[in-house]
Amino acid sequence: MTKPHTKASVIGRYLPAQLQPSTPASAFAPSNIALCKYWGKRTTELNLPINGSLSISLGQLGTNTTLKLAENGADTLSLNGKNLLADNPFYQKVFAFIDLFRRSQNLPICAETQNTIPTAAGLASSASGFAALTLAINDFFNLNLPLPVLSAFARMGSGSASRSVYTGFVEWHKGTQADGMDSHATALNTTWQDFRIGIVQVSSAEKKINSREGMNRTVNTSVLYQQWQTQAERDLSTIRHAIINQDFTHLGEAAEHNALSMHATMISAYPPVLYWQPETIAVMHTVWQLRDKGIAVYLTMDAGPNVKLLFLQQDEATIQSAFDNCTIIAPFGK
Ligand code: 2P0
Repeated sequence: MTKPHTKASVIGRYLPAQLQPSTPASAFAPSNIALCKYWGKRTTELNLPINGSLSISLGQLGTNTTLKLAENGADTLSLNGKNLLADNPFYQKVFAFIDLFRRSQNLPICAETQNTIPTAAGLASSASGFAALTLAINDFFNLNLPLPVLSAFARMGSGSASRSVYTGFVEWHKGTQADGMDSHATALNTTWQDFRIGIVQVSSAEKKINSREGMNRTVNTSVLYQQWQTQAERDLSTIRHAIINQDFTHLGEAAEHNALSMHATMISAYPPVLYWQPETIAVMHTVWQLRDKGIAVYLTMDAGPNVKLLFLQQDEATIQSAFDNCTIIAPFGK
């Protein structure tokens, strides 16, 4: 029997025997919001998804990461200017990922990571973090690997990070290979200048069930999940076509339906996974009231209580006045 693929075995095939670290390397990766969601894994070790997904990257909002050789011989990590201790879970995740590359080589690293996402927006995600780290590793160790390979590596840190390697609209292809190297993202290479995202913050409290746990529980216990793959594949195709045709209505309808269907699978898991707060539902009703009045605004939600709005530049003022707590993002610049 062949051995199952591990992150280390897959990544190891792309590395030289001895890494040659260069001068400090820095990389930026944007955060992203999925319009067709990644929800469920067929292989947990490699974060291989059950369905393909499609996102919009958030322009300048994301993570900057710098790597350099540590002068005093010990690994260090700072997050937004604050040094983290070795028992911090984020520290452990970052160095477990770096270890996949440096293996047994003695290369102590000083890693600095800075989020450009306003903390208040509740958007700080592992997606931009692992994507920036992967891009910085590629530069720091002079790996010169192409973006699809780096996207597949970032996916092993966190699934949604595969999409944050690119800007604009991005599709993560689920792939079929056992080693997962065809499960990576590509950019759609299309811009949509008027496209806007609104983040309506409902709560900044840490969620009780993280997305990884919520996803696994849903796959294992929700009967509604059996329908998810079929719907996600259909939504993915609708959304991709709507973007190519700049058909905002079809895009908004499919993205909203996709998000609510994902939440339906979570709610029907057991124990249930319900991220919504009463304010979340109030925001949803306001969105639908605006739509009844002819405003083309749609909603999407991830593994948390905040609501993300999809609309066009022409409705910016209306959206801002309807939601006082709304951060508006122009993913392609103003
Ligand atoms: C997404 N989410 O497509 C979906 C929608 C949450 C809801 O990707 O376990 O942090 O690290 O692969 O990438 C969040 O999941 O999960 C996510 P892991 P990840 O944006």
